[in-house]
Amino acid sequence: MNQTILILGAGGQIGNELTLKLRSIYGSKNVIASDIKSCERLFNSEGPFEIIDATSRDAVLKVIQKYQVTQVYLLAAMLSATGEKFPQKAWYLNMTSLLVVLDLAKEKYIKQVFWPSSIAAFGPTTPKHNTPQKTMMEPSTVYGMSKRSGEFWCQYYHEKYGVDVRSLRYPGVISWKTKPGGGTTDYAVDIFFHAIKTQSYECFLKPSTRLPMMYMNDAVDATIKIMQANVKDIQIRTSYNISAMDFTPEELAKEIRKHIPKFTMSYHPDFRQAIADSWPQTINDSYARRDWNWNQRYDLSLMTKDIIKNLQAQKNLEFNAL
Ligand code: AKB
Repeated sequence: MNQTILILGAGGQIGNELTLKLRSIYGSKNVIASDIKSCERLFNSEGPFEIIDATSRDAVLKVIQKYQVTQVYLLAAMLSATGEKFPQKAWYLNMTSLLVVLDLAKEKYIKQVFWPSSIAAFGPTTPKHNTPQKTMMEPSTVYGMSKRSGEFWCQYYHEKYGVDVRSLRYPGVISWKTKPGGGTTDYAVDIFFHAIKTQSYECFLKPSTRLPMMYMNDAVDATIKIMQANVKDIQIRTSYNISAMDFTPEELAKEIRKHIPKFTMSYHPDFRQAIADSWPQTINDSYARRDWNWNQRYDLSLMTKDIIKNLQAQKNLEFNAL
């Protein structure tokens, strides 16, 4: 399958690892990394990099034409917590970039689009446990509103113009290579860095706040899998529920303590608690499993072991370099 891929927002948490994985599959020169600011060093200067404002149709089109891009992964976005501080900016960035890319697909400049939705598209009136694919969705954050509206735009462009746009409702994604920024689930990433460095962490959510989560390796695999799936298997054109694990801050701390026994956790909930409380706790992803064979590889214990092993190796490297 010959593809030339453009990643918008490649410098972000998911964009970074997705770019590296796509380059290993399609070849570095066929995957163009882009971001609003220079972050070429993240990719060891392998493969093309372009500075692009994803809200500018001209800037996106110029690069699509320069490289004859066939697929766009749109990962530029403002997340839930930052979105509440800058509601208008979040709406503008999240919606304008999506409509720019959908229009370019409608006009046949590109063949396929990936756009991430999120568990933030759900809201306080959604059933919290085993949240179904199709259910009540009344998000209470601007980020969630942009995701829910974006899902409808994706479905609309597919039904009206035949645009092949595919989407996943990501849970909190946990990584150790690149940190997220401005999300409500970010504690589950920060905690690992603090556990390695200072063996303590102050959490901004209450100990019992259960949220759906996924290890980055699985999130990247799911993203590529849905994009590679046969078009006839993609039955949902809003966005698919996907799930891998769910846990509370207290449970994550306990798991970390199996590897770092001295690790301590304190709690100081802030405005992000209300956001977390409005989201589901566990997700039913049976449509993704049925339609394109989604299956996760990591649970809480495997993920924790893998992250701590990698961060410890990184720390030893830094230490030896001194
Ligand atoms: C956030 O916390 O805002 C994101 C998300 C769940 O979409 N990680």
